[in-house]
Amino acid sequence: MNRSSRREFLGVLATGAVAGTGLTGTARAQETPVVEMGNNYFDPVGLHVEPGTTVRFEIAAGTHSATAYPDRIPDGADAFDSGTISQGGFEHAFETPGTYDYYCIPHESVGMVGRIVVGEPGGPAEDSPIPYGEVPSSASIVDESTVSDDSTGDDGRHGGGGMMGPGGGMMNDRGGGWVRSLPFVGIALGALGVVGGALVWLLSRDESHAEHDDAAIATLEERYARGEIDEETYRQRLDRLEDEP
Ligand SMILES: [Cu+2]
Repeated sequence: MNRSSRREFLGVLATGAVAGTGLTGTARAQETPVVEMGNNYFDPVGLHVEPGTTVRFEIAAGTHSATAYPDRIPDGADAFDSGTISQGGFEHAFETPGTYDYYCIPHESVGMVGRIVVGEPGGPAEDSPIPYGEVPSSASIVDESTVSDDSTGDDGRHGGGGMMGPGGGMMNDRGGGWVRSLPFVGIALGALGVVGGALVWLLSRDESHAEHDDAAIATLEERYARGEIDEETYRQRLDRLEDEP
């Protein structure tokens, strides 16, 4: 291990220590807060950071983007855009103080939006409501540091978790009972079918077995009558046929 790689190694250790202690401390500026992108929600939907903080947007499920509204960020701030991604994440350093509203390109119309307040709230985002969905007030974001969205949490998260794809939430809410019970009805019918089929098979098996034996005995008797086999052979084979279960 040479000097520079040792320094890197120590650096990694230090970063880990800072991240570890940061979880319980209040020195948040050096951390990288994570906003999860799930099925039609950002979590937390409201986040307060100090200027200079890097925020990581990370895919929890689905395909999303974290895209700033160019006209809802502070004057002179960078309009970030992760592009549409389905795995991994995207990081952006928030330098300019103020209020940042952002959205998910595929899911803006179903209210997948979020707000980040850097330092003090301010800028055009404070002047008008967000075009789709809802974001917490900047005051409550500053107050609580992170605000999770309970209203979309219940719809979006449970629906997304229960069934895959769009419309899953509706299936869960409206037809979930039927959808869930159908497999059981199917299993019950299937079981009946199996039992019934087994009975039919057993009966027909016995029947064909008996028919087969009768025919064999008849053939044996004919052969004995014609003198093709002697009495000893006839009796042996007859015994074998009649002894068979
Ligand atoms: Cu999305």
